[in-house]
Amino acid sequence: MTRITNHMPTRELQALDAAHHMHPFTDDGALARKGARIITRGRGVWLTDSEGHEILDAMAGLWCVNIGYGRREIAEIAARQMEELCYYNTFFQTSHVPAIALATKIAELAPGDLNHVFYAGSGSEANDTNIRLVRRYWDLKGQPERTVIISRRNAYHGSTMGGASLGGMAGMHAQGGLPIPGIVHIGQPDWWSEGGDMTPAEFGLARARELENKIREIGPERVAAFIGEPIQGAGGVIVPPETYWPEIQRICDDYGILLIADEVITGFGRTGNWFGSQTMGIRPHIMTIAKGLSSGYAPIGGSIVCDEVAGTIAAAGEDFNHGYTYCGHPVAASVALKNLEILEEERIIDHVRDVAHPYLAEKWQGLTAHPLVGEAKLVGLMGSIALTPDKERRARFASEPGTVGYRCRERCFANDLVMRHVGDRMIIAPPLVITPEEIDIFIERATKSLDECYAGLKADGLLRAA
Ligand code: PXG
Repeated sequence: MTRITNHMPTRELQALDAAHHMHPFTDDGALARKGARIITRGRGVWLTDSEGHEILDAMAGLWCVNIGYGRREIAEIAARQMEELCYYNTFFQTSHVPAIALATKIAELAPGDLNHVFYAGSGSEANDTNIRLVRRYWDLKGQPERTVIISRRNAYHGSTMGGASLGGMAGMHAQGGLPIPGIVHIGQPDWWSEGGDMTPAEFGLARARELENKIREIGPERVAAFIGEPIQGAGGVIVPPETYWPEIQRICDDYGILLIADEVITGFGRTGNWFGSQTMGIRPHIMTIAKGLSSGYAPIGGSIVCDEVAGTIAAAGEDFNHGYTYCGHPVAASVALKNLEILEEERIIDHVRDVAHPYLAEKWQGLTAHPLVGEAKLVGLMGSIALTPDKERRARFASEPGTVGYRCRERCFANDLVMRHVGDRMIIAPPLVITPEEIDIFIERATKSLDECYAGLKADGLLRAA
């Protein structure tokens, strides 16, 4: 068998990658011609690639490495757990210590009566579980016709059939006949792109009231739940106007529908609290968790479920016919528990709130002085800037949406910075342990990349507004 190591030349690794590895959300043909960037090592907020570049990862991997890369304690706990009990299932009336300990810890951290954890291997799986959970709940309550789940356009809830259907990504729905029946979408609270002449406050209310209109249109007796990310992540770090979530909460309360907060990105410190629901002031019945739960050191996700829903399912007198082989996987659960201990003991969320956020917020806002940058948003350590050819009008570029964002991301990559683009918005979610010195380096690289992007757009005549 060929032994593939970090010491192989990059070109050979790229050739094998192109020959055998299908990448997620990727044009594999185009990537094969270009060659993937091969990441070989991570420490703190820093990545190293196979060419020896030191890259500042302002995306924490894929929004997940909250405690930073390379923590030895996590490696040690994983090794110990693998020796002790590498796997056992939690079906058939069995349990094990890591699954119990982690569920207990999550229940302690989660607000209100969110006291019960159904494990999954990822955020997508957890959202599939949520579809089953809420429909099962209403069935047991004697309201089996309550099956419809309302979500939002440009939401991201995963890539399984259920997750992608809950999500509102047009590009995903265009491939493979999605969404599945019983899932409908309303508008997103993206004031910058869609707010027109309304104030943010007016627009937030208007978009929230689309939920009420949709419930009335469908018939309240048919609606099971509303799902939303407290702050949309993959959609472009869309921070809703302050009026939005209180009105959504009112509507869910008034019509008695379940509220699911998808905390896959916003959970575990990202917004400066344990959960984004606390930052946005909402009281969900179910939370979806993954990513920051283990800081990406092991794949694990789940649903945190309130007493009423979990209690109803427990009182059914028969099995809930749902589960995954790796529900509460002992190695992943041990890793997640250690990750939560590190977040707590090292007061990393305090660091976000008191140090990293305030330090970055000022500099991030300062980027709006750049000719390309319209609004800048930052909640905790998730942020976005809107690129625009005309700030006053909040105009789009004349080019195909995403053209400018892609060019900016390419400049960032060339400057050893991972900052992503969604359309023509640039987004960040660095590891929560980022220091002020690292924030300085980040802003320096981001500014250089924006300058180079601007110069390139000018040279290519792409600064025109639509
Ligand atoms: N919900 C939310 C809010 C997410 O952000 C998922 C569910 C699905 O989790 P899993 O673990 O199944 O991937 C996510 C995942 C991007 C990007 O381009 C974001 C995610 C996944 C892949 C790409 O920003 N978020």
